[in-house]
Amino acid sequence: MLDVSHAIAQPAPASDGAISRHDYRPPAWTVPETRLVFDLDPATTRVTATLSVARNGEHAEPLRLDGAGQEPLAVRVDGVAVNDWRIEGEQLVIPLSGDAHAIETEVEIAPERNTQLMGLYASGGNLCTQCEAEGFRRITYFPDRPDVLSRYAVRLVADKARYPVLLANGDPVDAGDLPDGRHWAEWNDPFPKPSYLFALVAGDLAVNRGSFTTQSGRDVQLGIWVRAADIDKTHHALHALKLSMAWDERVYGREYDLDVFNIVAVDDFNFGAMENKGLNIFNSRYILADPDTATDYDYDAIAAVVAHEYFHNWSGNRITCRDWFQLSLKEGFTVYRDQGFSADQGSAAVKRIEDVRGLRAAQFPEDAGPLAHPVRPDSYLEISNFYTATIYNKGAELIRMMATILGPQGFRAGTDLYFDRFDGTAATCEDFVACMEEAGGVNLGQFRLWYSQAGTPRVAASLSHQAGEGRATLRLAQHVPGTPGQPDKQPMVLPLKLRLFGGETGRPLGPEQLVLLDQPASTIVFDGITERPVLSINRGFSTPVIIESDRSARELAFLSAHDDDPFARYEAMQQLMLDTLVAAAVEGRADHDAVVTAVANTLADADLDPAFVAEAVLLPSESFIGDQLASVDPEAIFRAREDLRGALGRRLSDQWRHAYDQAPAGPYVYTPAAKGLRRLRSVALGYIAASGADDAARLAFRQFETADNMTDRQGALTTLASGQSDEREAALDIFYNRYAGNGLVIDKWFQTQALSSRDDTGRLVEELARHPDFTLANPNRARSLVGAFGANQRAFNAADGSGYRFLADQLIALDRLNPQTAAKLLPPLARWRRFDAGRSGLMRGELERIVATPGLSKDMFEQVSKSLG
Ligand code: 0A1
Ligand code: ZN
Repeated sequence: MLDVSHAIAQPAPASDGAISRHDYRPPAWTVPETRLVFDLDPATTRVTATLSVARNGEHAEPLRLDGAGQEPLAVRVDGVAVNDWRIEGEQLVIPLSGDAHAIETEVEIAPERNTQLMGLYASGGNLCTQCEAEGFRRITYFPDRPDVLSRYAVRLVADKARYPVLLANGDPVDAGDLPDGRHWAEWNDPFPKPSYLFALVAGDLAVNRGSFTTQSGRDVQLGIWVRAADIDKTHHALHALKLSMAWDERVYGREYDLDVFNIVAVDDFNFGAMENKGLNIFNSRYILADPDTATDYDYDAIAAVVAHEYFHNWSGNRITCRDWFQLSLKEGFTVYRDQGFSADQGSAAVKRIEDVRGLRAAQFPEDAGPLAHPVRPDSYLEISNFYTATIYNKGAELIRMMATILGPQGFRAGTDLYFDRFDGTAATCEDFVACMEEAGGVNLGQFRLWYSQAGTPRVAASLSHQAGEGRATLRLAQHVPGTPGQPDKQPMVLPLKLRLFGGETGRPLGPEQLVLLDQPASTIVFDGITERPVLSINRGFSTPVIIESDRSARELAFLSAHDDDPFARYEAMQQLMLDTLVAAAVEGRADHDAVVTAVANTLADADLDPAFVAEAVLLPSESFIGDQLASVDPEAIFRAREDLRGALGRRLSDQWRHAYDQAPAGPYVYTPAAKGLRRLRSVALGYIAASGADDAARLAFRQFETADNMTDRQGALTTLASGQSDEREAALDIFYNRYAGNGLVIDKWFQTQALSSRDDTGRLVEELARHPDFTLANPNRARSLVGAFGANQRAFNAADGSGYRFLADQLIALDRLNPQTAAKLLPPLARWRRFDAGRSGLMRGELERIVATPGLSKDMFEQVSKSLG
């Protein structure tokens, strides 16, 4: 007899359509084998799917296959056409009597009409797929959930002239020609995988081939596939891939497992890249690079994304997620892994600074606003909205904290155990933490709150010195602010690295300590402290919190010059700058002396790496300053920051000129040393321009014209774009004409203008939206103008609301084409509560206009309604 009492095949949506983590049930049917035949054509592609299905446990549930937008043209069970199936919502429901069957379905889909870029779609004349998170159901009927792992055999059939290259997951099996100009290829993936990792590509592509011999001596054929004209821009990505493969063997003991590893670059892509098994598909901006078209930043990002997707082969593919609430299991861990890889390629200190800056720019505001959610969320309407900085970057910080608590050997033992125990399965965040506990011999009970509590903890730190007793006392108190649905929080475990320095001698007063703050408040006593101590805290950014310390400007300046932890040194300077800027923006009190002296000392320190100096002397962004204020005043912040930039520019004019003159010798090379010098030069150029020097525009224009690389060219263009000079127009025209037709570089042209600090940026952006090269159909282009403008705090928040109206208009238009990309661009409007009554009313009005738009997507509805809520 079948027991029908427990089975619910899918997490049941609540009445508002939300999916809840607690409703997880194992799948009612598994799919051990899947055979797919694609008869490819941009207008009509026929997909025939044969699923071997097996009843999972005792129950009487029918088979439920997810679909989206298509209809079944045929349904066969064990080779016999049936008609007792039904459609419920978008699911195909098939009653089955036995415990194992072969289910065959046929559908037709239209890739060329797919503007959402989810499922099978056309890009640049080629056909490609994107299935994470729920795109596979737009290709064929399937239990489209990550815990259904299946072995795939795929046959692709297409016109040979139009699509000479046919790729899919796994290893190639066979290929051949057909009459009528068509051809076919078969691919087999021996590793069971969830449907979100399925991929195919059919196109006219050239390949840059390489090979890698794994630690056990297997040869892997590598291929980077792009349009023929771009083939010379693939060497950096191929090199990064080989470095990544070697790094994962050395650092995590992880070896690649198929005979081939292919990467395809496409121009139209909603995210950065996708880790499909053996066939990664990339946004072309994370593959294509040569010195003339890509900046150092692009080179770094390409290596990081290539590594990220490659590392997913183990953290994501061999071990995947049980359900989408566990997304950070693969994403947080993989970001942590790619951060480690990048740190090993150059300056680990600079990499940490960049990562923390990114976390503060994207994740802290998310955690402080209406879209805050835990690293392991509890519910969602649309999973695409949860590919967030919280899941990715805060998730990586959680892994980093566990690595800190366990130490390098314990952490490696923990990851070994995890890979070993869960290989070939769909796991949970809890499984990962339990492995860390077991291998590290630690109790992470309270630490688990990091997965369930949203919000950025705040730590108040106050150090006092009892000189008479030779003692110092550090009082620490933590507070986790309320977030939507979580008004009350429990105290977290905060691993704080700290050290004391002698305020007179600059000597360290004892070694660095790791304090686990797990109480609401705690006091730490240091004995033998005869000299006035200065506190260095949260060194290396050991825990992702906001430190509120009462350190004076003098102490911060001291640390910025003497701390032995480069991150803490950077941080002291940032705090000093921030204190100065906040005082100026709020009270109009502009005392620049302490910052000018500290920056002068940093510039004068010949022992410092120029790459570090460049980061240390940069002022906090306008939005980060805004995040410190009770109410954001964009104009006052802009003024305060420009004043300080001007003062630094003028008072340290000789130092900036000196730094500017230290150009790397010879033609462009992408090395950490040359990169650091270029970075410092571009920061110096920015300060020279901020000083109001007469020759600034000339200097920038000369750099623009003589540069042999995009880093220097774009650095100069960025400086010019914020000014009023004649050189500005000339440079923008030259740049545009030189790169006309090169989409990735024209994106830079749009973005540079959208980020300009000129007073008329809002109007210019509206004009640019009417430029013939502007289109919402390409996500990179949409982000380069609309996304960049939303990040330009002052221009976007123009008091008349024109920026808000512009963004809302663009989002409404984009939502019709591509809801996923549209919803990602909403967050600037979600900050409405952070502004004065005038602005917040205008922003709210735009949010209400968006939510009232007929036919709004689920993606946009979720983001807007949460923002208003
Ligand atoms: N897993 C990918 C990110 C990704 C997510 C969703 C996508 O759908 C449009 C695409 C890519 C990664 O972490 O790189
Ligand atoms: Zn990822």
